[in-house]
Amino acid sequence: HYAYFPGRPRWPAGTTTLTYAFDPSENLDDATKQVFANAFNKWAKVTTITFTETTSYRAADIKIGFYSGDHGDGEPFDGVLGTLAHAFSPTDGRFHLDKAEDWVVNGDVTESSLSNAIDLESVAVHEIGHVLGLGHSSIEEAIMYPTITSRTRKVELEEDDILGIQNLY
Ligand code: TQI
Ligand code: ZN
Ligand code: ZN
Repeated sequence: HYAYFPGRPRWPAGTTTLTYAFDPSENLDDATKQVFANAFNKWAKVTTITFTETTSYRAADIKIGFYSGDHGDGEPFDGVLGTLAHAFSPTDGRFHLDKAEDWVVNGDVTESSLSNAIDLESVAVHEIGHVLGLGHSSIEEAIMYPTITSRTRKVELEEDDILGIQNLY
C-alpha cells in the first residue's frame, strides 16, 4: 500500500504547473532530458499537475542534477549501485542522481552488457513520486516499492501509485 512522508507534505493546493530545470553546470544531451520529460508525463497523466522545463535553474520548483560522492547536501553518493538517486520531500524540489551509475538512456536495459546497468527512466519515475510527496509502497509491483534491480525496466504507474497520488492531490 502507498505511503506519504511524515506530516504528509505536498505541493500547495491549486498547483497546476511545476517547473523543472537541470543543473546548468552539466550539459545533458536531449535524449537524457527526454527521459525526464517522459517520466514527468507518467505523473501528469494521472494528476492535474503539468511539468514544464525551464532554463532558470534558480527559479525552478524541481532541480535535477547528476553528482558524485559528497555534493553538499549531507547525503553523499556511494559509487556504483547502493544509492542510485535521491529526492527530497515537498516542497524542497531537489532531485539528485549518482553520476557513478551506468545509466541507460537509450536502448533496452534488459539487454545491456553492463551487469550494473540502471534504467534512468525507471529511477526518474520513482524519484518524481518522492518529489510529489509519495513515500514507499508495500506493493511489489508499484513504482514506489523500495527495491529495483539492475537491468530492469519498470516505468508504468501501478494502481497503488495512482491511488496514492490522487488521494494527495
Ligand atoms: N534511493 C532511495 C529511494 O529513492 C533513497 C531513499 C531512501 C529515499 N529512503 C527514502 C528517498 C525515503 C525518499 C524517501 O528510495 S535509491 C529505488 C527503488 C532508489 C531506489 O537509490 O535507493 C529507485 C532510487 F525503489 F527502486 F529501489 C530509485 Cl526506483
Ligand atoms: Zn543530493
Ligand atoms: Zn524511494
